[in-house]
Amino acid sequence: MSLEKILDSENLEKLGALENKAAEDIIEHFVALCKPDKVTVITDAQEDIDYVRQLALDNGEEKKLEMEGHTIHFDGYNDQARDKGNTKILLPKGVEVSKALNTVPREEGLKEVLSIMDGCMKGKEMLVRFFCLGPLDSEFSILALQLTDSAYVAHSEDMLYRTGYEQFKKLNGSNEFFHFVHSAGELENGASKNVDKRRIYVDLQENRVLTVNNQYAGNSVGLKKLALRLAIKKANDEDWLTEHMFVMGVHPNGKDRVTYFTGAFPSACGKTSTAMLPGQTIIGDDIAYIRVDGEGQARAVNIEQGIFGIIRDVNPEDDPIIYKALTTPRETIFSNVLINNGKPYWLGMGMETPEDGMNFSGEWQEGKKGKEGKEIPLAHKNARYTIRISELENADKNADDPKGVPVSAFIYGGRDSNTNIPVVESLNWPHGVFVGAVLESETTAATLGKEGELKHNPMANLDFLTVPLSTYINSHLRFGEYVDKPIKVFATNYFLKEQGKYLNGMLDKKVWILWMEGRIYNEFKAIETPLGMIPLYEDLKKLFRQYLGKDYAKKDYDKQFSIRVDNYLEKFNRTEKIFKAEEKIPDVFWEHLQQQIQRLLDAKKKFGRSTIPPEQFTTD
Ligand code: SAT
Ligand code: MN
Repeated sequence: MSLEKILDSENLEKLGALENKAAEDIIEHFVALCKPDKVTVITDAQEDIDYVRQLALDNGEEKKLEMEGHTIHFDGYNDQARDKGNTKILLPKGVEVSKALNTVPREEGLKEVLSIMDGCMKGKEMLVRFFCLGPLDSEFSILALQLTDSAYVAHSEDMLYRTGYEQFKKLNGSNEFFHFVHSAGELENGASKNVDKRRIYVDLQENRVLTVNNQYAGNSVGLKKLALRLAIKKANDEDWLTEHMFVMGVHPNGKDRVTYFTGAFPSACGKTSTAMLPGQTIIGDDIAYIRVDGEGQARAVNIEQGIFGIIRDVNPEDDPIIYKALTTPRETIFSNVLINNGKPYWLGMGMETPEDGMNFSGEWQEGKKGKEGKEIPLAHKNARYTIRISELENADKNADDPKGVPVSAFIYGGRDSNTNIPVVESLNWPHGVFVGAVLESETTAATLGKEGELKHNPMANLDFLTVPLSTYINSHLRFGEYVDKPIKVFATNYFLKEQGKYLNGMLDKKVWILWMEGRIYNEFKAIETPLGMIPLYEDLKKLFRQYLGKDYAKKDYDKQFSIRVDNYLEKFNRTEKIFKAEEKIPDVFWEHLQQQIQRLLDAKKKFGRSTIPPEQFTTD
């Protein structure tokens, strides 16, 4: 089949203007397989982008809400989060990755997914989109071709990514781009029907991901978690980093400086709300490409330009900037919230919510039960909003700099109720890599399956790894050697609990981040513990007063920053088992693990107790 048969002259012309045979071949191949009724090529022109937005309304994937620019999209009842089980790497013969990764032999997986995709766009329109992962005309950036039959997916991508049609022209016919083929499959009430045939298959060999029978953006939007998987492979091959990280500017009061941090947290563990802290600036909240420049400076870009954020618990007190953005007129897609009288409602929004409306289960009223007999909440815990960062008052002015921004520190954070202290600075780069590699976090509603299970999640990136863990850790270790301006590494935990209650408030992270920022400039002393450097009570007390207008009690500090040695030892015991099952883990990792355990044992012996208050240790 040739494209002339299905594309009209205008669309053919748009495609032809790219002079890219590789892109044309891909489109031709998948048009023949998916058999759409119509194919529309979308350029960077506003009228094309408007066409996509309107199509999402016309085909029922989105509906207008009362406020100007607001729309609602519902994903199917069983399509509310990332499907890890059906996301697999197509593994060519002879290639190995870690056992923790989900794989399928390439030929077998390809056959399976291609047969599911055969005819999947019958009766539908295929949209052909071109995007740029990262700032335009930047050495960091990767171009991407997206084919999808979901106008919601294509609309989301307009908000989340920079357009790349004009960038594709500059490829001069090269096939150096990622491509993504997505079909929502058969729809029922606007949502994917055959979720049992949901597949998300990552084909590293062809730099592509094929995904079908889903709409939830974490499964469908090629440029988000699907591109992250391809980029991790590319970065590891080319010796730079692709990370599940925010990028933010930290601005201490009364000082004329900005310090850029990147931070990796598993989904739904405080990544966006850290990047959106009042008084700071945001570059990105989810995925960063990081390289070292000619002067030995690590630099980062956000590959996105928007936020696909968790809406639960966004309220005026805890997330004031996002709350304001979501309650004022602007282009915003809400997904899987409750709609009542044209207005969106969600869990933890800090106000009275209605007793009925439309939600991800259809017509909803309080007390409605699902098939499993469990009460359906008014909105899904993983309900989301999609907005553009440039529209936020806290958008960083360097967000589109093709050179990226200089990075001074990495943060690793997980959801851990009983072990990690709120903030600790690693002793050096390799120790920091170790700290990132042993990250554990409780599972959340962002992935299908059980919540609250503590899982190992190295660098908060396990779900997206496409190379062996040892390769990934080695590339982090090497990265530190390329850098002349050292990067400090911090670990945080916002979720420490005592008797079921959080020990910290949602905004306490502002204090931790300003302490970390001050450490870059040696403005705060620190206490050396077996885990690394921790803050002094006096410094935190001042910061709490200065930034949150709160008293910080010594007894709270003692509780939060005491080292629970036995819990840490258990954690490292778990870690050791996981890493022993891996091949070729670098010696440096094992050395740090042994030293870490030894320092904890020594402290336990010296102080004769297993919970050691911070002030037992000495200050630097
Ligand atoms: O579901 S996504 O992985 O796309 C969003 C997230 O939770 O980070
Ligand atoms: Mn994420």
